Amino acid sequence: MTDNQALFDAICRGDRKSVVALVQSAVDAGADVAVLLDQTMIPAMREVGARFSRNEIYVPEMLVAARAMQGGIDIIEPILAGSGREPVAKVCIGSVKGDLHDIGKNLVVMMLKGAGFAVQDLGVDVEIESFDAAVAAGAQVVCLSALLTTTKGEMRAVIEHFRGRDAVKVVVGGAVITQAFADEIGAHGFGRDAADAVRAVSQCLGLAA
Ligand code: B1M
Repeated sequence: MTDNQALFDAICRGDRKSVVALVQSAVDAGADVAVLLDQTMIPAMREVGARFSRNEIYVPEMLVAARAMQGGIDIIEPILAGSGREPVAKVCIGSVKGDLHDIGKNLVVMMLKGAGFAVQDLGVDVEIESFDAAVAAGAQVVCLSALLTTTKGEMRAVIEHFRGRDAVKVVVGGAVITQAFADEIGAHGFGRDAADAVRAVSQCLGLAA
């Protein structure tokens, strides 16, 4: 159940223009953007996934829904992100090789920035070499996102790559990732959702979450 059925429906039908207008008017009316995300926008994307699973919609509809969702996120991001503080630590993040999903990853970026981390967003379909370059440039934590059963194994390859480099921590998350899988592949942390990713990153650096 959502407080903002119009926004929920606009995301589901991929109506970016309405999503942008509805998020803006909610923000103007003083809505709590974290609640808007958790109770309306993320459930709407879940509903899109459920419709895809039931063959009611197909990839193009999922794509327009994702673009509409991103239009709303773009409005929320500057509100949630921190302002000009000294960074707590440097992290990099990407959706692993083969994975093009980026909405959840973008939310994690937003929450990490909001918590004061300097975040290098490497985008989607990220090769190990790009994570390596980010670490060489100072990233202390490598954050990995995966939404597909077929791409989660790529996380294991990234962790193997950094094995033995104790200063580099790897935190994983995404719809198909569980704590059990994170433990199995030797990740230093697992985040259930974007807020929990902040806790996991902070914890593996020994910072208070
Ligand atoms: Co895709 N897709 N998709 N898709 N898609 C899913 C993931 C799927 C579950 C849909 C379904 O079948 N019901 C299914 C995966 C099944 C599986 O493998 N288990 C699926 C499939 C099959 C596919 C394709 C293979 C379809 C095809 O081509 N036949 C294809 C693969 C493309 C590829 O990546 N190579 C594909 C393509 C696409 C689009 C491009 C059309 C589009 C993505 C657009 C984009 O992201 N820019 C898309 C979409 C939109 C979805 C669904 C509908 C929505 C994903 C989303 O944005 N969710 C999705 C269904 C679903 O998730 N229920 C689906 C909202 C987002 C906020 O949640 O990303 O889970 P999520 O992020 C959460 C947490 O997971 C967590 O925090 C976030 C906030 O709470 N989290 C982290 C994420 N990363 C984290 C990292 C952390 C910690 C937490 O630490 C570092």
